[in-house]
Amino acid sequence: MKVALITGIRGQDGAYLSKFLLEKGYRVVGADRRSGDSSNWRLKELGIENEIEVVYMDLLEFDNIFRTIQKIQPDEVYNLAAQSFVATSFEQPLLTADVDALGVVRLLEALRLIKPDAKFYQASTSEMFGKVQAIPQNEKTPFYPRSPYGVSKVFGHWITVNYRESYNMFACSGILFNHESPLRGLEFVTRKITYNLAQIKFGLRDKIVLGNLDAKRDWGYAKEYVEGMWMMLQQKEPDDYVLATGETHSIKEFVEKACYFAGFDLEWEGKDDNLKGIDRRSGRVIVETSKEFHRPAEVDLLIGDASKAKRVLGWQPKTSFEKLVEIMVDADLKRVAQELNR
Ligand code: NAP
Ligand code: G4F
Repeated sequence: MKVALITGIRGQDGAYLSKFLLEKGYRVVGADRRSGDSSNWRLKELGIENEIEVVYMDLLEFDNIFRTIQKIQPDEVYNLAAQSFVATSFEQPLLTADVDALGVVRLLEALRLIKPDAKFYQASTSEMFGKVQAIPQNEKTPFYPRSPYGVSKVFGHWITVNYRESYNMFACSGILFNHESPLRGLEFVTRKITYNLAQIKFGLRDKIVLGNLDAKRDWGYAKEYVEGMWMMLQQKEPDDYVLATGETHSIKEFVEKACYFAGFDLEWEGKDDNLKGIDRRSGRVIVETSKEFHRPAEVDLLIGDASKAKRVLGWQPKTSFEKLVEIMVDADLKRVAQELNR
């Protein structure tokens, strides 16, 4: 039985990857940093809460990581833990760098010393492309990060490459474009939209206030992306891969589609910071914009080219943008209805 150690077990990807690996017959050990909110809601929703062994490990503590690797002796390590919210990285740049940059080298160094033959996956990101230097972005596109998060992840990416080249370790960096699901955190724009629209639908909220609606993202379905992570570690040689859909949509388009699936008939009025989304049926303003949610530096456009992943791994996305929005809206309408019935 192969042993997989997953950091960030309680996050969106940690939950989907755990389920996927359990189905493949792995022993899954999940590393939890034991934060105040060690909520298991995602693992519970997937019905795997009791199938995972949890160990306490924080990427800020080298000794803690060292002892955990020594005890678990993992065959595969998936480093999904991160301060992953871009907006917070502007407020907490040092913490973000400590976890997202130095955390990666702490983990790699512990593996090099104790279990150098373990296969390692680093959760890199399209945020590294930032102010994009080419359209679409692939593994060869130069990085130009636009946030402390993006800058930290560039370090995490290159240190992964460096350990592979210096110590011959099987270390891969997956450059994943945005991937969403009903298990996405509420701070991210897609889930903020779908959950708040469901609340509006059930009369629990008047409107959603958002930031920049013009930014464009390449959004895929998280469940499919974790499969790509595993595929990278099953190859003969370690390498880096982009996972993306190759389609891009603005936040505004996401709002429009989500409103449609939630049963609103949206029309826009005004522009820029005075843009309002009105439900034609009720005449009510249900979407507003505010500078409060703007970032000091924005990533305007992301669109990925995953042809290498398709060619080498046989990986490709299956769920369309429209279907993804529908899945997320449906899940939140059900959740809010259940919350009301409790
Ligand atoms: P997520 O839901 O925010 O999960 C991140 C996890 O990291 C959380 O469980 C969090 O723990 C944990 N964590 C934070 N600080 C830690 C620390 N100091 N030590 C140990 N664990 C810590 O993120 P996700 O969407 O699943 O993403 C997984 C990874 O992929 C992240 O590294 C993210 O940066 C990267 N990524 C995500 C996307 C995307 O679109 N989702 C795209 C590209 C790359 P708590 O539960 O205690 O908060
Ligand atoms: O949903 P977001 O917060 O995701 P962002 O910044 O693209 O980062 C996510 O994807 C990355 C991959 O490219 C991951 F590495 C990262 O960990 C994370 O998972 O914001 C998306 C866009 C931004 O342009 C933001 O300015 O939506 C815009 N936006 C507009 N209004 C908003 C809001 N974002 C949030 N979170 N909240 C708003 O009210």
